[in-house]
Amino acid sequence: MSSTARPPEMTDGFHLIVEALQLNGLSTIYGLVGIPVTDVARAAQARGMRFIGFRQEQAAGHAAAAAGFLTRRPGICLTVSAPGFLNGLVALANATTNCFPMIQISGSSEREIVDLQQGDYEELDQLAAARPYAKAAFRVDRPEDIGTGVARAIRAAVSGRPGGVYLDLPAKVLGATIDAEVGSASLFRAVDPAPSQIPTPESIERALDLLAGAERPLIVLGKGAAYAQADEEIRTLIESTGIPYLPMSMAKGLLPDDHPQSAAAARSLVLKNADVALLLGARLNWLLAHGRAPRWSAECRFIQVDISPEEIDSNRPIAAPVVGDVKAATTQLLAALRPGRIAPRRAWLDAVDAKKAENVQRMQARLAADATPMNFYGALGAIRDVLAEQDGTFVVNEGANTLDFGRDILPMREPRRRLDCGTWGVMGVGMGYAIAAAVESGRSVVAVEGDSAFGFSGMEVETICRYELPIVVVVFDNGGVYKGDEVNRFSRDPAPTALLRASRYDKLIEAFGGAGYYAADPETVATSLRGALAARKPALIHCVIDPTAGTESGHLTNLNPESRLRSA
Ligand code: ADP
Ligand code: TZD
Repeated sequence: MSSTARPPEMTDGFHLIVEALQLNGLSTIYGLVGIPVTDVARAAQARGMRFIGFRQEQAAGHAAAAAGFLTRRPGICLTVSAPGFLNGLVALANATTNCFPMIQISGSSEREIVDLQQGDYEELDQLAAARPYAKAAFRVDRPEDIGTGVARAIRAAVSGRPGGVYLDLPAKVLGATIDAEVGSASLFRAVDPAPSQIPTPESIERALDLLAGAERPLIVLGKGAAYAQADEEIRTLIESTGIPYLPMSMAKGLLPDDHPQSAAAARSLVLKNADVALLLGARLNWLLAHGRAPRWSAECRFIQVDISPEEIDSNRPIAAPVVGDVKAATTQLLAALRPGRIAPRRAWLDAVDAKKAENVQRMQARLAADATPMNFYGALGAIRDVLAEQDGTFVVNEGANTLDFGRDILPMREPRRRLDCGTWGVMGVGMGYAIAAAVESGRSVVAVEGDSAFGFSGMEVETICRYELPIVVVVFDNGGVYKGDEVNRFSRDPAPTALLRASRYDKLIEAFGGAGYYAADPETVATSLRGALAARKPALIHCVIDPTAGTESGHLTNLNPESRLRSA
């Protein structure tokens, strides 16, 4: 080499991974740094990406998953080796279960040492550990393969049924340097990573034939329908057919909850009596009683629109499978629909309306009761009234009774504004989901949390304050996991379901500069929430709830194995 020749410009794995993400339109990383990934976060910030740093990886992973659900682009979660990776894995598994697209990118230790189990710093065979819980798992072993690894991870996360993908980046690959030009040339943008999946015309005709013969049809909207962003098509299909519809919790708001065709308030009646049910992006899993009697009629026949062919027939035989994405399927159903071909019987619509009216009236009476001490109805009724004044506000909801009552009472008027425990009934999603909703949308978020549920990710209020996010956390303190009135009859220790009474969760956020509110009656809940939302600053409202209110396991009491030890 002559003395005047310049050495080639070099790049490294840290920069290549960030460039590859950016090239694919990804602009935010949720994560927690440490060896060996800290410089990934720095390189991301240096190149104009956002890095949202969490206090625990699980919350970061839940944030990435929620971002994926809301944007249809994989949310990115960055974790350190072994323990950090494992903390994030719960979120990855939850994303896969819920069909949310996310990619967990984790640094890992030296392969030679891990593979011979020679005891490296944070040693773990992460790729093998991730595989059973992920839709796909890849490891990149050379810096020039980072572009391919990212493209494969993105495709796996968003194509077909979305899910969680694991991408393993050993420390050596992150630190490896290569010629910058060679590195840049190895990166590319994945073309059309989530292609539209068009159902066959025959499957559409079969579905319409079945619907045309129905006397008591029902449409069930699941979170796959919410994810599909086919809001106009879904609304037109429902309104042009006149069929009552039931929104699953995260499909609430696809049509406003007060839509005249909503059968949410007549749920038991429509499940039990429908003769044909059209499932749009909803699985016949436990949340729909597996499609079986006695919750459903044994005679009910199903049309299932789902992007995943394997989902069909998983619980009940499906008379009319429509394999494809909800947007393509609803578009085709509408195109093939002739006016008057589908006509639910008047008696069916009247029965649904009558049941709705009865149940709505019953709920109004409970909400108006103004019990002292405040119970779930009082606190949620106040939140409901304030949310009715808001546009675009997200609702995050977790807990047991807090979740079950919240699902019924909190109104949703817009699509994809509700995030909750989902398919696994997992606690700990609250703060991560809330942070992602605020970061991705810039809008306000109200996170309505049981006191136990909040504890799983409560330290993230510091994250909320650090990034100055417009999130109002509402903690329902009834002093327990489920209820707060259990007494241990066997020793002096607190009962298994007990949490401290007379806590002050509002003080927790004050420690980080956020606004704390303390509310023991519905009026104070409403004024606190109104004030907190108007300020658009981090806030936490501690709601004092009657410890005797609610039930053990909320609406899932029947899933508890029987025992003679329960006192309450
Ligand atoms: P819910 O809990 O709201 O009932 P589930 O999570 O059980 O909903 O079901 C969602 C279903 O939607 C999954 O079976 C998934 O394969 C499917 N799905 C996800 N995205 C799409 C899409 N774009 N089009 C069609 N189906 C989808
Ligand atoms: N751990 C995880 C990760 N998920 C779970 N679902 C549970 C434990 C068990 N569990 C529930 O199913 S709900 C719940 C737990 C611990 C909390 C219920 O208490 P809460 O809610 O205070 O959050 P309510 O509203 O007071 O009933």
